[in-house]
Amino acid sequence: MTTKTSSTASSTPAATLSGATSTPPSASPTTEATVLSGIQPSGGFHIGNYLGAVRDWVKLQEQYRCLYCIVDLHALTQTYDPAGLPGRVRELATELLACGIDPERATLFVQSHVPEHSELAWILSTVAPYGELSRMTQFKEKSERADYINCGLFTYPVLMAADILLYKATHVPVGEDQIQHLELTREVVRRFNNRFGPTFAEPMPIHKEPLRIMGLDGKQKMSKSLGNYIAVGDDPDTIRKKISGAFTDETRLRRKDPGHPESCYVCGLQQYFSPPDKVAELHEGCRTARIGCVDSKRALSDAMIASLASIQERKREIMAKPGLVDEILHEGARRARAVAKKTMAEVRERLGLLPAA
Ligand code: AQP
Repeated sequence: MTTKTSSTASSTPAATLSGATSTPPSASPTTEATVLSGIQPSGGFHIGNYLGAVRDWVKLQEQYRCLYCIVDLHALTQTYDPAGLPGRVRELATELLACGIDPERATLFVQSHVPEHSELAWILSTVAPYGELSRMTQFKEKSERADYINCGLFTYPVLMAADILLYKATHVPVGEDQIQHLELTREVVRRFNNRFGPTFAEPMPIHKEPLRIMGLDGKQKMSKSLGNYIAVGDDPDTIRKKISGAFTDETRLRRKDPGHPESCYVCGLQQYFSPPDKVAELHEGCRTARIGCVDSKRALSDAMIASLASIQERKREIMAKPGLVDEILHEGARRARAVAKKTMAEVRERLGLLPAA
């Protein structure tokens, strides 16, 4: 199967986003080193997901054996529209490819296409400590805004542990919001090995600068489910409109007042889309009141539109090839499943379950 397209060429659009400050992993990978990471198809793939995760995935695939999973089973824990889910999965896959995920280097697949994720999650739930699960910050935050609190939301970190351990991943790139979940995975490994014999190694986090892109409301993290985001696929008019409504410096009441770029949402975001000298110039202009908040917003919109243009162009190219994305996802699932089946055979034996026919 030929999966290489211009959209997955080695020159990645990540290079167009200036100020990409994440440190590449310092661990020296061996041929065994395996990275697993996932993203939910729960709505617009936004600049927080890109800057906080996916731009690193593009770099990691150069150094590690990587598996990138569209975690549709995780997305079921939130209220969602089933009719729209297939479209969201395909669009997310298209955007990941457009960002530079290369299906010849990394295995890109959909979680529910590999049923062993659910099987291992159940088994791990018999090992995972209830007390620690109830302390998960993300569970507390998400359950506060959920219509009702389903068990899946509570056991979400156990499914995440299964995602990682099914492929015996050695390294997991974690955002600051996921560190606690990875710690739980390590605890599950210790308990499992202790009870059933050495089976899994504790996966290591790949540390990078903690990055939390805030939403347009300036109060909560940018999040698909909160709708406070700028999507990687937003068109120029939408980007301008969203940024025009974003928060700036609350203490700057009049145009001639000096601004405080260090505490301004719009000025802060600029660093990810413009080179350092341009950022310094804009911040100085704000501080001295040479430019106003409207000018800062226009500068940010221009820079963001220019930075996202190449990703959006690649997305259009991929979409012009009907069936390509499904083909890539099916091939990814086939490769992932071959590994998953091996792990499950070992796990079943450890647990004393009769081999399946
Ligand atoms: N605002 C953010 N800043 C930095 N990184 C972020 N990530 C998410 N939001 C930000 C990182 O993106 C990766 C994929 O996230 P996910 O889809 O698995 O779930 P999430 O962290 O819960 O992201 P959302 O957008 O908030 O999704 P919903 O609203 O569906 O829950 C992760 O590595 C995450 O750290």
